[in-house]
Amino acid sequence: MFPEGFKWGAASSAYQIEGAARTDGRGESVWDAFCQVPGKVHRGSNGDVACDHYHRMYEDVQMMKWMGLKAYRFSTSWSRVLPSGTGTINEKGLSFYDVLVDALLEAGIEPWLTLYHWDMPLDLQNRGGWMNPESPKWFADYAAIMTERLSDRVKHWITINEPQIFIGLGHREGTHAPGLKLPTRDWLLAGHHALMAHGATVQAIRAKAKRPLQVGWAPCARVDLPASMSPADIEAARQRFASVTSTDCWNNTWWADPVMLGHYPADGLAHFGADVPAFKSSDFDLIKQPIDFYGVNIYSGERYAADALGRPVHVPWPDGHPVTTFRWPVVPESLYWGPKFLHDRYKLPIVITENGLSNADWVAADGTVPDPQRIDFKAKYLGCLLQAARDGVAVQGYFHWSIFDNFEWAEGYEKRFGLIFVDYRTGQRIPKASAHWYRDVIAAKGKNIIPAAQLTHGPIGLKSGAASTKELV
Ligand code: IFM
Repeated sequence: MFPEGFKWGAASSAYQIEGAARTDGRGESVWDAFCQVPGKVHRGSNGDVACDHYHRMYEDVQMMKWMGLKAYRFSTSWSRVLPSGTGTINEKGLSFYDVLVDALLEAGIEPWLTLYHWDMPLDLQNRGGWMNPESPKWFADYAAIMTERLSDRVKHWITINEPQIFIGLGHREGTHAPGLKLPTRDWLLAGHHALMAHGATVQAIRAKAKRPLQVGWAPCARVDLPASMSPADIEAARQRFASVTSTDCWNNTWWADPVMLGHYPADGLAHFGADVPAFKSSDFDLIKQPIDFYGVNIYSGERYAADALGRPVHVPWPDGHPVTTFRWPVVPESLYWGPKFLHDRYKLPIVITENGLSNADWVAADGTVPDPQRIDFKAKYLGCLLQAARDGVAVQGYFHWSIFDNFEWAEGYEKRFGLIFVDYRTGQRIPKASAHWYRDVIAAKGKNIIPAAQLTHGPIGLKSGAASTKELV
């Protein structure tokens, strides 16, 4: 059984669905500018219209209500509220979120608000963006405004979404906005400021809260999982999960250890060596703020076995292993091991703030959108999450990514992640078969989800017939 009060949700982000990019005084963000750079986004697409959620908000909330969602995770657009990032509030922009929150509550859906899902106001980027030491304060000031206005009704707050991506792709690889390819020292500094912004924002939210709130964050996880249930493989995978293994951003602990433990991990410091900027110890007092839940975005994973010395060795998925249209391996076990390793290490309740897949969905001749792969994907992933809960991981919620097909960043509109199909020519929404399926799951409070250990074609390791993976360890 999923725990009582489990949040059955779905998620989105402002730039990916809202559209209305030049409406009601919204300022420009880094993504507006990035989309104009030739060759950066598939087919030169942008978020000018996206799902036009800004104008279809009531209709969209009604669809969420039909689905029975208990919670909806959305992000607020910083530049819609503060067109220049600081200074004068754009009341029309702010009231959009006011009205959205009221509509959600009216529909019986809990709003889960994310403050930063990658859309830095362009004016702030022109002042250095995350490279500017003032950036934590800019962000905390914006968070204070949102909290003052909405905390009487919004109880769940998420600071930053996937720092690995907006720093990694945005500041290191240059494939996401703001399109920078900074040297290591500089992107480490930008990342450090983003972590300080997280801490400063937790403080700001708590200071302005009109009632007790729940605050968390939403990094993505690199899920390294064991190739078998042998204790040696499990420990090797756990070791790898908690390691900084190269001088890029793709790891868990460089980001999470400062937030949860108050310091960068020793192996990361060793990897980055002389490139690590001279951080002040007081920075870590700011970064490490008590938070209430560990939100995490999990999509896939890689498996590892122990060598003779117990060190993790990559065991690649074989040819023919299921993949999504993004070519991400389908790995349901990632929703077992990811939450488990995080819970074991950081001792906080886990919320899956994103999980889902891009799939080749289209409207069938009868007008429906059949997406059996998404249903199977979700049944298996949720089965693994349920297994984790059975094995003692405190799991509080699950948000499908995404509620709608939407603007998938550098991929434009080519990838479809939604439970609800969007016809981008007309704006028409059609719930996919998976939306109907998820509706049934939510109505049954997940009682129709089969725990992974009992799945006949179960995920590897979590074997058929076993009541608990503990028995197999
Ligand atoms: O669409 C993104 C989302 O914005 C952040 N997490 C991953 C999703 C799929 O790529």
